[in-house]
Amino acid sequence: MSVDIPRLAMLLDDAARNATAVAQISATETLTLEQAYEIQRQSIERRIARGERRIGTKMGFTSRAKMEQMGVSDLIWGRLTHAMIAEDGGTISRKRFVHPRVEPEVAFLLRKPLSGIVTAPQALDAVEAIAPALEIIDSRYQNFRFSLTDVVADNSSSSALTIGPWNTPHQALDNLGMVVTVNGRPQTFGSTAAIMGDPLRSLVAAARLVAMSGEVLEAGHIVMAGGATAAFELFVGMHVQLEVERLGRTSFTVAE
Ligand code: OOG
Ligand code: MG
Repeated sequence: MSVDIPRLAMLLDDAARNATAVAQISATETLTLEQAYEIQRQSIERRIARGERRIGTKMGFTSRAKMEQMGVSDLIWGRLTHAMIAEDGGTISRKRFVHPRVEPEVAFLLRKPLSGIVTAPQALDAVEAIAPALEIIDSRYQNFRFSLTDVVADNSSSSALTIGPWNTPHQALDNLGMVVTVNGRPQTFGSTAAIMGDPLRSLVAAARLVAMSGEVLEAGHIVMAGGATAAFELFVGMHVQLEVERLGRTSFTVAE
């Protein structure tokens, strides 16, 4: 039986828009990875048609902690739109999500395009700035459970993010301490080293992976490097803050 890609793109887009969970696609259909990325592309096209703008790319499963938490061990990527950016220090409504979780990341801002096989120095040369970032992930699948192709089709669970101050990348980025606090109490600790040994490697991988879908990481776009620690569940009333050594802080509060 052939896979109805537009129907599955609509299913996942509607699930995200209405914050309602759906059954895993893999329960009833067998997707290739290529078909999963095509569903993702078409679901984001639906957002673009509604006026959202593409602003970058996110990487997933770039740390062992994330792979172990979700039982998926391949690098994945997703598409970011402007509507996913939440105000740094602002309030985010719980109603937007099915079962949101948050994880500490760093974000790159590119000053040059990148695509295909690039070296780490070339990737660094394309970086305008780096910032602490919190990613809110929200799987559109019931119980936050999925296969590799399921999560790829679901835009790699991407949902919202906050970004802190942009820093010029003059310093080594490969071992910066990360502390997440919830309502002032330490929740998780990590290091940028957890992200492929150096988050710059995640950018190198992003350039390679998007090229496989004929895409480019554009100048002016953001690339989220991936969670450095396991994600944790969000509840109304939580004030979540990430501090990355030498880069600064970003935070948000979850409201009704
Ligand atoms: C998939 C997204 C993974 C990351 O940073 O590793 C991801 C998920 O865990 O739901 O965003
Ligand atoms: Mg992430």
